[in-house]
Amino acid sequence: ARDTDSFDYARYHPIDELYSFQDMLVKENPTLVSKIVIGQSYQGRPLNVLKFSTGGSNRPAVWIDTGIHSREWVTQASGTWFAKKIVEDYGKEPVLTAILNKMDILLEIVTNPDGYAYSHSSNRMWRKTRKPNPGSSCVGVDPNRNWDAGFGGPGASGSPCSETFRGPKAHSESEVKSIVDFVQKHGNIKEFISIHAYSQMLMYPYGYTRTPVKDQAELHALAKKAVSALTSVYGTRYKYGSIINVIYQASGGTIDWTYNQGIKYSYTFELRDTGRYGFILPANQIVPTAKETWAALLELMTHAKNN
Ligand code: ING
Ligand code: ZN
Repeated sequence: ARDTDSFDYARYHPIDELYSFQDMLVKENPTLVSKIVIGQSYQGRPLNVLKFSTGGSNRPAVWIDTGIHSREWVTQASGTWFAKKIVEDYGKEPVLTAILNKMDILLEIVTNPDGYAYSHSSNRMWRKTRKPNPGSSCVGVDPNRNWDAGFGGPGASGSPCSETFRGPKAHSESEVKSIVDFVQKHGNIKEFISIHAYSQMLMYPYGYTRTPVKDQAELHALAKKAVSALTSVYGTRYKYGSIINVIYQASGGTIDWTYNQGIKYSYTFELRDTGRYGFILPANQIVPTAKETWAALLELMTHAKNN
């Protein structure tokens, strides 16, 4: 595509096109969007975060990441659609405008770039990073088991060949550590939303323990509201609740770490579908998936803005 208007949001794109999309969006909207390179992947690809900001300095921020698991292609595609939606709606649509008048939005679209490139070139079902494991012929770490929150506990594997391999130590993966360092240095992130697929769920911590979070009642009520907004768009049904209750026990997960860092509004999505197509969601569902998810995101972001 020559610009972000002619970009085809209804198709899955190889990684170079997602990188050029981000650069075009920044070029086209220099007063609203900037690109922060928070680190590089194991194979040396940039870890880009798009920052949407209408002023201030280090305003309270909402973080959104997509694609930490590379094969979950509808997430990176939805992240791309969200980015365009933000620049189109700012100053026109009142809900998003109110959010951006108080908060910044930080969006990492390709959170696991090496995995994403590999899922296009070699193995469509690749989930993990692409860092070799010494002493094993199996490659990669599960970047959603690598965080320092119940790390090493039940709901992750110590075997390099497992799809849920936790890695040699917490934050061993550059793709994870770069976010950890960014979040801590930023210090003013109020909401953290990590987007996966598939299963149609909206979840809050914890995944590593059955102990409820102290903000459970508020997080549950907000999840209900966000899911109701999502369902109102096309009728798509979502489950919601804590990770361990709704999906399964998982240790070392992203939002358990962000919650324990003090980011109260920590949520994770599982986008469409419920398994008919699974990770291979037909491209004609990208835009509907992004649109309904955006309705939920507006509820989550508005609540963070007002609290
Ligand atoms: N599912 C998630 C996984 O990593 C999950 C479920 C989400 C667990 C958030 C822990 C925290 O197993 C997918 N589809 O990756
Ligand atoms: Zn995932």
